[in-house]
Amino acid sequence: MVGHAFMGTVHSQAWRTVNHAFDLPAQVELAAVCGRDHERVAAAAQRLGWDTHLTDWRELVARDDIDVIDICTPGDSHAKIAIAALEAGKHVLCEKPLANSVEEARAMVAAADKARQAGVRSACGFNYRRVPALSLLRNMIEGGRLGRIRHVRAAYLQDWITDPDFPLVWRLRKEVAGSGALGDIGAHIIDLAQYLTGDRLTGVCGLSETFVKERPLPGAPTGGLSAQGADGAPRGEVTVDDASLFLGRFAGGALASFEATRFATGRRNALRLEINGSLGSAAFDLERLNELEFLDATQPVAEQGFRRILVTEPEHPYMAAWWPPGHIIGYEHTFTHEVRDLVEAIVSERDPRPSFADALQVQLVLDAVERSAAAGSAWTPVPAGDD
Ligand code: SOE
Repeated sequence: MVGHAFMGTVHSQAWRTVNHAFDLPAQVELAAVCGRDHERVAAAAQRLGWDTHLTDWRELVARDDIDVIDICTPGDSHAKIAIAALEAGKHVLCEKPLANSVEEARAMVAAADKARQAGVRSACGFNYRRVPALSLLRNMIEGGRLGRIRHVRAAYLQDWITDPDFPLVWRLRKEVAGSGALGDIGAHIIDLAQYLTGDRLTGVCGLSETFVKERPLPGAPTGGLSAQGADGAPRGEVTVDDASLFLGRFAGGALASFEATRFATGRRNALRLEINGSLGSAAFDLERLNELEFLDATQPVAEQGFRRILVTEPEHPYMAAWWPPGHIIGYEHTFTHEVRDLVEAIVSERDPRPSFADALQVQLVLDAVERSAAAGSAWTPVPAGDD
């Protein structure tokens, strides 16, 4: 694994526990973790359960006792690490968004396509696909329970930078993160919208804002969502969006609205979705991740109404591995499901999803939204990744 901050920690937990919950065709071993600072990576290895640690990812990629490289670094290093790892014959799991630009994402897809010919697999870490309620919804939509999809309404709301004195962490610097709320959390709802509907966005119209233009420079390197600014620290420019909103149109004709913001005061980590189809509607809220609301419009009108499906039955995706019915799971389990699916795909020689090509399709939407917003909310087509 490369990187050991928030995402590195939650991925470590997934790798460490996946064999406890799932009967996998392979035993996962946590071989080595890589980070730039020797002392910090040594402490992380100890805390997170990795056998060894090192400070140069190139050495990690060159080791022949390693099968999979898990990339949990900021976006500016995804492309170079992923491409080198694939060329060295390592399977790759890369955190989202896949890259900081369409150009990098295309290079990663090319490297993944080439590696696939040698049986080397790759996937992007859009973990919310593995929320059981959302996997269930995907199955329901695929099975036609919602009929023809007309609307997707998606919002990912956070509030961790509403304080203007919150420091200028890497997530607020374009050269490191690629974009702000749009790429960090907007990418999740774009991926979910395309995954759940099995469709792709063909055009968008976007609006972005950076409410706080300058923030105190952090004293020590920090990326946390609860970092503290030093008193009287000089300020630097925020180079990403604090909030981005956009409208979109799907190839199949459905209309969509998206909102990604870090300024929704009081909304800590609220990912909300509603999908309306000709035969029914479904709604989801990450703060109640074990539930899916469903309205079946084929029922007699007098009996219709949204009902709550508690997604904790062994018949539900992933849930047979966990606790008895009614016993809920949480955020971290989505990552366990992610690595479970990856290991199964690798061992059974199948391509895991979301593939780098799926993630490129998200990157193309991010890019189109940025261009649209920069052009005063002009309608902007989204090309297909393989155009
Ligand atoms: C910060 O906004 C963040 O950690 C994202 O980077 C993750 O992808 C999301 O799952 C939670 O919030």
